[in-house]
Amino acid sequence: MAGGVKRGALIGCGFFARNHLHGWQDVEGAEIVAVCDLDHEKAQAVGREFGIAGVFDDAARMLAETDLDFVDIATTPPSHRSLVELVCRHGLAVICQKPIADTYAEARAMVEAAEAAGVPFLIHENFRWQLGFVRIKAALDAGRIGAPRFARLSFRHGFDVYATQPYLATIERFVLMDVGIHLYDVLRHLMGEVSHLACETASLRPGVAGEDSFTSLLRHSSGAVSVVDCSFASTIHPEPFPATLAWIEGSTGTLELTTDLRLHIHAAGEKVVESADPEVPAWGARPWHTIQDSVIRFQAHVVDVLNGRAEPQPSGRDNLNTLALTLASYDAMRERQLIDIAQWQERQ
Ligand code: NAD
Ligand code: 89V
Repeated sequence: MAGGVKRGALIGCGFFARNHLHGWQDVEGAEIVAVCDLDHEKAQAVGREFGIAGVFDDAARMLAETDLDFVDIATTPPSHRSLVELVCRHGLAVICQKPIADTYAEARAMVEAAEAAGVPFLIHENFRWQLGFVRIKAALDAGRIGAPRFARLSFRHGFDVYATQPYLATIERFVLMDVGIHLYDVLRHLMGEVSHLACETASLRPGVAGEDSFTSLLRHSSGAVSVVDCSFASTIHPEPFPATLAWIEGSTGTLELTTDLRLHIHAAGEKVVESADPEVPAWGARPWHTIQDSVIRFQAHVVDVLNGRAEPQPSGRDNLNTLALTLASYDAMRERQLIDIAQWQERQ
């Protein structure tokens, strides 16, 4: 698959898809040549807006009629498995938005289908590609704070996400599946695998069907301990959405990511402050720009993977461990139990 501009198709022309398409326009080495949505008008609108000739409302027909190297799936979870398996049957590299699936068994089947087809399977999980977490990962890998032993990730806001993502107010499993899954991926990326997890959730805002806040306590296989907390019902001024605050303590220092997108590095008897505030893409806008910038970073990574220059980050296989933490959090809440993650995965 190495070499040349990779030809891609996007399935799902909804709210977040435009970030994908702008991101593909910004990265070298890939071009979206076809788009598909069940709602033909949505696909046509996106085709016109981005100058894409291939416009379809049936993914199977698009794949049968279009010469492609990869497919980028930006639909919501109910369609993910059927679409990923369809793309695998065509022997194409496949990228799927988070959450990968609503159950662990479905997600595992998708991973197995990609591995049986011998195709790259990446999850569009972009929080780990946010500039702040790219910088934190580099500092950890460089040993700037020694061995990490405590982490806290906090995502608290009162932003009206429901205006552009109305389904978030109706799904029974909400904030863990929507953003907890991001936070758990970042946590695993930075601190390593999790052995045990406890979680409490709450439904704070009237009219929202699912849980809109959670607090988790996690033990890592390394022995480190982490706390992850999240609320979509907080009153904070100025509104910090979509900032994720981070605090990571190591044996010789501390890393702190603050609301104003500054990375504070406490080490060697001093504090150094670096900006983690990315440029706003020409097509983007605050406050979404940190996520929009991460889309470009992730999709540039996809091109590296398609050219054999990098391993998927994250792969579908890796994302199973993130999904396990997310789904096990609901069991921890329901059973008021500390969950052994390896035993939880064996039971699925
Ligand atoms: P959306 O509902 O606005 O758009 C989804 C689109 O997919 C709809 O237009 C729908 O018609 C289409 N679709 C569904 N099934 C299809 C099928 N079988 N074939 C073709 N088209 C199909 O949803 P959204 O807000 O854009 O979110 C999409 C996904 O992106 C969600 O899983 C969400 O969690 C994720 N998301 C990720 C980020 C991020 O990466 N940080 C941000 C927002 C949303
Ligand atoms: O990034 C996301 O997945 C979005 C939001 C920031 C609202 O969680 O759904």
